[in-house]
Amino acid sequence: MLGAPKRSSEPANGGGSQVSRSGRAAIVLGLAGVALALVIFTVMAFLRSNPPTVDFASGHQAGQPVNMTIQTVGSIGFGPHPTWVSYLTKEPDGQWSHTTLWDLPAHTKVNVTIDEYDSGSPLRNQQIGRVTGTDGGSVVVNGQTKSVINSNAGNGVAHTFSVPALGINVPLYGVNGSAKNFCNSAPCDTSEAHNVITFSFTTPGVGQYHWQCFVPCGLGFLYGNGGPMQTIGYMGGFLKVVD
Ligand SMILES: [Cu+2]
Repeated sequence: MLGAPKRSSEPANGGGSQVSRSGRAAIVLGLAGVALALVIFTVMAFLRSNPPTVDFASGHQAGQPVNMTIQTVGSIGFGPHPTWVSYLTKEPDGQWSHTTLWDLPAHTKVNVTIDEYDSGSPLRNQQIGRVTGTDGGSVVVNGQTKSVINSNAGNGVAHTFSVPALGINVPLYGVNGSAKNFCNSAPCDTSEAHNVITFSFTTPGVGQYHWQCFVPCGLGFLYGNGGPMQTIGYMGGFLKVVD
């Protein structure tokens, strides 16, 4: 039997059990502690891993550029918010990951390719149509070099890739929302309607640099600025610049 034999001087505990009251309390407290620890561990693991960080820094050769490919989609199509607009990141192994967090080496040129699959609209603030902070102050859109995207022409602007602390703003020209091959869920495939936007910038020193979209694309939220606009992994993330 569990516990020490009952001493004759100990009052009966009424349940017929051989385990003393303090022993039972210790077992209950111990089990509660284990349960609490499991809950805390699970919550912390979720917070740490979701969304994941794509590592472009490990094994990086000094002096070499980093090549990064990301995509923008009109609706992610899975997860807790399947209708939300989102960015995705291509892992070095070619898999698409639903994240906007990247480890990048410091003082390194980053060649960015954005496959843009969402429809656009005229900008409320035309200033956001100007390219800033990239090499040459320009981007290449489907092979054409541009320093301004006029959102009142063609398909308008869908999203921006902007890093305020680095002065980077890249407006992303939209696709035709009624295209027959419009992408409805991520990850989108290059056989679907998209624009290819390329540009380069150089990472600064070590630090965490917030990036986000400045087009109020959070459909259904106050002024379009809630939901995906406020959620890491959708329309904003971090450049985690490391040594
Ligand atoms: Cu956006």
